[in-house]
Amino acid sequence: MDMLYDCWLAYGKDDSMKWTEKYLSRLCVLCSGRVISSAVKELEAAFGRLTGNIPERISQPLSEGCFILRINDSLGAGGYDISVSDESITVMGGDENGVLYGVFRFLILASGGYPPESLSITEKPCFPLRMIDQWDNADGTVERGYSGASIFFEKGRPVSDMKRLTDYARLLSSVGINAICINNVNVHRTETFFITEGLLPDIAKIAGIFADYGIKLYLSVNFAAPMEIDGLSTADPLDERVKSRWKCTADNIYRHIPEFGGFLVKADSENRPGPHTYGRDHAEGANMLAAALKPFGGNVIWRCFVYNCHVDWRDRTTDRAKAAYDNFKPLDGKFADNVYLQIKNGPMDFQIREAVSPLFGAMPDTNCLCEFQITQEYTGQQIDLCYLVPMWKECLDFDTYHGGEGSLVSRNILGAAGVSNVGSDRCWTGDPLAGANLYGYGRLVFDPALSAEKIAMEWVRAAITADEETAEVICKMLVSSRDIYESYTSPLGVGWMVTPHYHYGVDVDGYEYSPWGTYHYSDRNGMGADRTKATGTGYTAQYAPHNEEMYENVSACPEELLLFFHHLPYTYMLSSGKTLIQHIYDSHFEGAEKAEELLMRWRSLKERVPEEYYREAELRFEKQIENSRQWRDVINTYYYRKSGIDDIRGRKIFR
Ligand code: GCW
Repeated sequence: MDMLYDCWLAYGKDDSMKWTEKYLSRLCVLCSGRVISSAVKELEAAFGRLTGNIPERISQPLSEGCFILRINDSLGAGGYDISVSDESITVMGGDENGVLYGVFRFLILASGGYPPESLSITEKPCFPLRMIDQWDNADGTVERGYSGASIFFEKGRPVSDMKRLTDYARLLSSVGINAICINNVNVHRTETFFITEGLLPDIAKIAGIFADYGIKLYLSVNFAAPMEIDGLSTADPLDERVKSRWKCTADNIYRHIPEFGGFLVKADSENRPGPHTYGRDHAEGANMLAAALKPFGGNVIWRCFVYNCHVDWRDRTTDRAKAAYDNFKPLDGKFADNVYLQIKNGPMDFQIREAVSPLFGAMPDTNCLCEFQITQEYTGQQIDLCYLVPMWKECLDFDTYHGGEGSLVSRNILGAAGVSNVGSDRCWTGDPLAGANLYGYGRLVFDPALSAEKIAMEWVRAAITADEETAEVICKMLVSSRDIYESYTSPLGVGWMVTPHYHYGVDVDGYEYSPWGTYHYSDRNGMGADRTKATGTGYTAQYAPHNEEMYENVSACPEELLLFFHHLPYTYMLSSGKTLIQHIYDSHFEGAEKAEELLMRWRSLKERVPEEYYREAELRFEKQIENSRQWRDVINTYYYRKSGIDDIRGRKIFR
């Protein structure tokens, strides 16, 4: 038993699921297919873990205890129903994936010590597309990866050992993921050739592993591939030679990988090639690729992370937050039906606090997906604890008001993509506690109505301990962690005070005079980005009227986003009765104290959590304390020096 490696599939880590042996000893499988075979393997593995034996296969349900698998179309794609009775446990799925999801659901909850009477459940996925994006490179590095090397590639090629990938496929399908893009959206030279004959057989092996678990494989492609691979002089999407190259490419890919999902494309973004070079728009670019994939049922997932990364900080008219909407909103209705736009949750870039992207709900005639970042690029890099489900949930629950009250983001999208936090580390996610984010992402996009607390609790009980009291403590730590991280990093939604490029640790002015469009505009009187229509960049006008007014009006603007929308004096009075500057001091002092409390709470669990877990996480909590102190002191000193205003509580601020 290796709990770090097993993550939340640690069947038999304690006695919790002993009661299931009676059922698991006889499997009655009334359906078939490659995904059903994986479901059966999982049940066999669980039984093997518990008893060391192999279950018996029976063809008729028996009354003395058996586990039945069957399909019932009425449950819908990916839906399932688990029913537990004295005689049997039946998992019915709407399709093969549904059966697999139901089996995993049962095993995860049972191993977390949830009692039999709570396990009769019917669920179905909210979105048809539930995707994971790897930012893995062929050389084995992972862009923004904090968990070791790539598990997909090494030395310029796909890996050949499929054990780790099979276990990854198990983890992902166990939370309902049904698509994965295995290479970085920044497609460099070697990866450009993934879609060619020399590498497709290896990619096909990986695709097969994931297909066994109901997960479709996608590839990120280089928009300039016809030039780089075929030596064409152009990648113009309207050029006949270009179109025909992509058609041949698609044809060839599907010969190798019949269940191929499609292409993920980062175009005209951060110096990547795209249709703009040829005076074409994103719809023309995306539709050309979509036409090549269409005969095979493939999709194009086109990213909306498009902005000018060469702005002059002196220019106060350009606002990076406006870019995605400005680029894509005019194209609503112009995309082919197998194109999905992938929109980052916020308009900037995965900060700990941002407004929700105004594109959600603004493109009613386009297929949209929401992109979340599971890997903690700006949110602690799997050193500082930061459970992200509450943040993602806020986004999915955000009312866009496009189409009237109740137009939640979750009703405006067809799915989500999450940038993976996984690598070659034993525990997969660098910090073993960051497993909660991977698990939580899958669960939340399966059912956005779930609470962040419930998801955290399920994960803790399955992955660490079924002991309720201990699980409760860890769960509380997780659920409070986002607020803690936020409180000692940049204040009130302003963002970007991180060390440039690396993005861990504080550097208040690191990006202030850079070309990236990420500024806080602090001066002796105040700080924040004025994005109002009245006096600022006019970004607020990208929202539906209800939200526009809320953000435009400083007294209606949610406090946590004040400096995202407004430039305010340090003496501005918050609803708490504190001035802005006092809020900054308080929140940074408190944040650093709470980071210390996290370590204390973790230490109090020393005897109650598996030793390896304990050690890995403890190390990180120690580093988090260092980090939070540095943030506290740098930010407080910086704003003291700017404003000259003392902390009314007279705490230590370095002058
Ligand atoms: O957040 C930024 C990252 C880049 C990333 C880019 C993107 C993959 O710093 O590393 O590139 O976003 O989302 O395309």
